[in-house]
Amino acid sequence: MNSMNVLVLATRNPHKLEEIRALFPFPDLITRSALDYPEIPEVVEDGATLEANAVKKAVTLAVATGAYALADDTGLEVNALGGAPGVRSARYAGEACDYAANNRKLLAALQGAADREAQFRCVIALAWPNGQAQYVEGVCRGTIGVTARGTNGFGYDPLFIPDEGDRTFAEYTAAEKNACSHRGRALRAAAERWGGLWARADR
Ligand code: ITT
Repeated sequence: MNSMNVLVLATRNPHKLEEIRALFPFPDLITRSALDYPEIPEVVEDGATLEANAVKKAVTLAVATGAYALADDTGLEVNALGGAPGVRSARYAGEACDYAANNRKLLAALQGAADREAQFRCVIALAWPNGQAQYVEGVCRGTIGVTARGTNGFGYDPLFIPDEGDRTFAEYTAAEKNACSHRGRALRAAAERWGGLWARADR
């Protein structure tokens, strides 16, 4: 096996892994994930921006494994909250919180708000084994619902209604979400920008 056709997905989030694998189907490419390298410590996401965190996650895994690594850092940016929770979306309700606590806090913060506009912004970084990195982004605009609806997806999906539809992402199928989501858009840009690396890997 040539390490140049291995891509390590620098995440431990199983939902992200499923969405990324569905949209990165290069026949010559072998994908691994951070879960396959338990000896590599989890990256501390202390960057001030999504870009900084995505690059840090990708570079750490690429340098440690000697393979390409792809990382995703995503934030929910809510207009009425000045762009919060943004880069802090995973820990909005506290360091050891879960998705339900984050969603409860968001609903409380927006109680009675007329402006419920928000966007998901997803930054995907690719790192080379020598530590060099590039990134692309994908944005999905929508509104925050007044109650949680649906059981698919993860995170803030039960509250997020994309402008394209009248259901929450948690009421979308995986394929419907990928077709219009922030991650779907970022991954299509990533495949267009970097896909040639793996198309050429064995030649
Ligand atoms: P990794 O760092 O291991 O990739 P994570 O879950 O910590 O996984 P992030 O640092 O990108 O991911 O945190 C972003 C948070 O934003 C995440 O915990 C979810 O609550 C939320 N989120 C990200 N993508 C989402 C999506 O597609 N739909 C709903 N919520 C999402």
